[in-house]
Amino acid sequence: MILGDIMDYQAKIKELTEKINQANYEYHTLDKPTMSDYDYDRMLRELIALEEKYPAYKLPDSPTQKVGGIILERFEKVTHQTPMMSLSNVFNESELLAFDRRIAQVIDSYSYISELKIDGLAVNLRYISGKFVQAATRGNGTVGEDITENARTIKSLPLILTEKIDVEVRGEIYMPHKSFNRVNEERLTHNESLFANPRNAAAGTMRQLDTSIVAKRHLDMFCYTLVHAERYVSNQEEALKYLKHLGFKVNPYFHKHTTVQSLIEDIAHYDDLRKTLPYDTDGVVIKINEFNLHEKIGYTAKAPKWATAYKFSPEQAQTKLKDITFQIGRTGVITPVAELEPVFLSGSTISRATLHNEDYITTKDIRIGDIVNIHKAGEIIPEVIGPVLDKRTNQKPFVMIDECPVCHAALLRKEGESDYLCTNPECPGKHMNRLIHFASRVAMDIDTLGEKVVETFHELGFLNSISDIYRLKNHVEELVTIPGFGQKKIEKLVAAIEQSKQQTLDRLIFGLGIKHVGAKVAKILVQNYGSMDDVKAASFDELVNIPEIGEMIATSIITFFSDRNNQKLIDELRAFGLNFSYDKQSTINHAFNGKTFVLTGKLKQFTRTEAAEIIEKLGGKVSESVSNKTDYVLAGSDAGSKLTKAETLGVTILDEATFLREVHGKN
Ligand code: 0OX
Repeated sequence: MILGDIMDYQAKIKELTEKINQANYEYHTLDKPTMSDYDYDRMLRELIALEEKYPAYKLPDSPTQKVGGIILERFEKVTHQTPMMSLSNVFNESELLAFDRRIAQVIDSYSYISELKIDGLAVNLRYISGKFVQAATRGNGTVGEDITENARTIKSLPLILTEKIDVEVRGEIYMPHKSFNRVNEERLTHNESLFANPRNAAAGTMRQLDTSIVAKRHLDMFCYTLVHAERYVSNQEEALKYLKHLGFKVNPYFHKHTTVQSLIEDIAHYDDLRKTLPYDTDGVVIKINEFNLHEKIGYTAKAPKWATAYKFSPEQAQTKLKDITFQIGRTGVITPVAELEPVFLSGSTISRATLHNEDYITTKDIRIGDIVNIHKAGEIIPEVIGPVLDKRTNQKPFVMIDECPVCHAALLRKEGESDYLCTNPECPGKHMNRLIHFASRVAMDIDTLGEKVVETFHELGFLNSISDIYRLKNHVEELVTIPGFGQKKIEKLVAAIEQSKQQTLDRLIFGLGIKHVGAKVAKILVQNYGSMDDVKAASFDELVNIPEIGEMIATSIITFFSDRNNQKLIDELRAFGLNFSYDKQSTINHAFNGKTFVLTGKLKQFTRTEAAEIIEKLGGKVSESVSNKTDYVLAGSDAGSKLTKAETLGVTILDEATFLREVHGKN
């Protein structure tokens, strides 16, 4: 390589870093996209490749850091150099007026700044010479946790400021509604518990040790103050502008007021505005604008006296509960649903809301015909809060149904549980949902067998159980006559069904719809047992010995496989030729399983991404930096400092040939 070329690569890395960072800033901080996704992806890919080749030229503000890839052991404690105070609250106009009077007693002339109160998690960011060095949670205000690597993945967090200053900045990390909905949808498909609201989701995400997961959750942040802001500017309005100038994302809504009356009007305006925003807010923060007045007004032990939070009352609406209907899920659980007179709430019209279960309804004494209060739990899922008793006329108390809304079989409520279950193993309602789940993208992925097709075939008597899916090929002549289907479509469907027989065992087990067994647990089961028969034969004690499996999941698995109808289903699926053993390639016994790798240098036979995929498939992890937690370093040619560090620490170093032999288990 001639020197001139290397110089070119260095310059290219710098140019790409600057261009991508600028595009990131315009997109994520200013909300004004300037670059197409296509150009962005192309440049980012080029930069990743160049940085892999010439790691020494990777810049400290490289946008490639925003994709995560680091796996932490734990979160270290951080003692805040300046404690993070909390805020006092006011809940209505008179409390706000009292707050203002207390200020007026000590100060003659002042102005307020009103800001939206972002409902997320407070964070302190430290910069040295304009370089991002640490992010910490608030914790108890004095000691928080180091979340630097997780915060680094937030696209709007600047890694380098426009000025080389030592500074601490405070802000709120939050999860936008779009990300929240996506994360919960994903959790639903994996049978994982849902986050109650975006704030919990943001906090839960920040507690992740795997930064790649954090990067995928698309958190965002707004900054609102600098520690010792008075060293840079003289009031809050200027502080917000200065933060913007430094490169931080600042919420665009902040207003200056010279009278408490205009502040009160502004709060009403904010209460309307917040319903249109794509993130949660829970109030308005009111601050005395002039910094030179702060000391004079003073502090309590916990909070400044020159600021307060006006808390919005949670959004609610009143409407009539027209009826209570019941839905049956694929596990047979019956959920009561409120059928409401349509009402507008937090940006959408609501006509149905959850009532959770019998106990929820009876404890709150919710009755059909009542006027009820509803709200959006986490501002997303509508929920009935309770009846408006003043408006009750002569409604009768709620009585839970005692038979399945679909098949009319008896319902059973187990001791200590709140859910009712349909006792009919052949319940079509249960089956329909089970069938839809089995064929779905996240399970067996039979893409031509969607919800509508399942419903139609069920109505016409072709599909009553999962096994019937594999019998459809015997009915082609009849199926092609169904309006909207035809020869081509049915042939495609039958081919997709045949193809699904090769689907991996974990997807098959997930597809069976065993209560509490999501995609992740299904994978763990097949990794531990290797075949359907061994999973089926597993004992309770064996199951609970697997770290990720608790008593509830174990009981559910045992119950499922002890059921005669399920045993019949398994036998039928075996006879149809479905894949009952775990793909040997991804073997749990592989030497790389559970091991941590660092990749360095240039590889010949595959890219680093491909090598990482191989390692992950075999149960290993790839981390960015070499430490005493590293098990192997895969070193290509021109490996640099990572190789030296690995040698110093005595980490096993694999060249490409040895790596490949190990992959194939030939050592
Ligand atoms: C928020 C928020 C929180 C700093 C000094 C007084 C209170 N959640 O959006 N805190 C503050 O300010 C602190 N401002 C905010 N906008």
